[in-house]
Amino acid sequence: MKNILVTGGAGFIGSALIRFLINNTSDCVLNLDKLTYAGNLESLQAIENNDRYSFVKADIRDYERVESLIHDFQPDFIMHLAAESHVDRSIDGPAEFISTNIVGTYTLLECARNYYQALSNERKSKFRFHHISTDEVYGDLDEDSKFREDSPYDPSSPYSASKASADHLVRAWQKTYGLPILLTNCSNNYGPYHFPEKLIPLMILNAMEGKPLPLYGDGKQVRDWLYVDDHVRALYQVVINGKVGETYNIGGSSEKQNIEVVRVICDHLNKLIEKKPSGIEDFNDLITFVQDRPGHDKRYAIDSSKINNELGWQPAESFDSGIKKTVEWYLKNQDWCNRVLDGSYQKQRLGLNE
Ligand code: NAD
Ligand code: TDX
Repeated sequence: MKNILVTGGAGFIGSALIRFLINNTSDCVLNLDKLTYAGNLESLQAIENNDRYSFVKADIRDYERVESLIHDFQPDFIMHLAAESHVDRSIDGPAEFISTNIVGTYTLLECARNYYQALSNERKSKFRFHHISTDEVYGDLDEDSKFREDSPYDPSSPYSASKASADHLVRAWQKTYGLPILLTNCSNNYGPYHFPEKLIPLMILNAMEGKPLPLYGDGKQVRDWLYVDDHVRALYQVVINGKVGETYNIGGSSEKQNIEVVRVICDHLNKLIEKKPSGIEDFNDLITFVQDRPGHDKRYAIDSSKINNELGWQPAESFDSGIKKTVEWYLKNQDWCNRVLDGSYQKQRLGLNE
């Protein structure tokens, strides 16, 4: 049984990770989350009353608070997911990305280092700081290659540059201070509880309301889609069995153009929704091409052979099965969507730097 501190546990991936840990292990979890617009405790309702789960509202940039929480909880692992995560928002306002993703990660690393240094040798040997990062740090790919763990960093957006900075800090804290770190870089996740500013949930919700489905540029950009529950299984494999200091890339082996993704969603909705919004016969007719995202990367794709060969992980979900489950989940959980959309974000276009 381990004590696992999860930062960002009220977000999309963090909440899936915590549901997995509580349901499939005997570990105790402390969820440290600031509850920004992207954090929703409702995503954790299924496990919130479990004795092995607790939540604290805190900011990773608050050194004293985080230090004292770590001291009280005595984690064996820190799994760091808290971040500003939306590329379009980083174009409109990079400051919060620099502050949370870089300074926040630095602050957490310092708290972890001080805590680690005071541990017994036995506990030191088991402690892990696992930083959850993105394939976007590697930048744009040409048509044939895939991102490997040794691909050079070449981020395009303020978001990906801030995550790249955080990755460098994490590696430096191992090289300089001996902090036992693990790093994972994954591709685009999708699945239940995904905040509706991101492509897949935005398209589902807009279509259900008969609103346009805005594809940036020509819609031919490629992402490698990873079902979120496959991702959290990979994270658990890495934190338990990963080799200290190593990086593991995690991908879904599901490369799709954005336009293909949206067409698959529309085809499912055509079958699942009997009463369509007035004037709509085929949801595909709602697809609209709009001004491209500044600095838009054309293609991402992950070579997952390292985690596959060394840790025996591979995705269980195909894109076809995962997207069907996801569309069905959004149709059944419209209350969750309405509640997370009750703030300032109303599905408007972001990221045009206007
Ligand atoms: P998300 O935006 O859904 O959730 C982020 C969570 O972090 C929220 O609960 C938010 O309240 C919390 N948070 C933000 N600032 C904080 C702060 N200063 N202190 C404490 N908590 C704070 O993000 P996600 O999609 O779940 O992504 C989780 C992590 O995985 C991020 O680090 C992201 O960069 C990385 N990642 C995501 C994807 C993806 O496709 N979603 C892919 C690759 C990597
Ligand atoms: O309305 C849209 N229209 C559109 O064409 C939106 C919101 C997006 N897009 C395009 C942009 C991307 O090519 O769809 C693709 C996916 O966009 P997002 O859902 O915004 O994700 P992306 O920018 O690829 O980043 C995501 O994956 C990597 C996460 O938000 C990051 O946190 C993660 O690191």
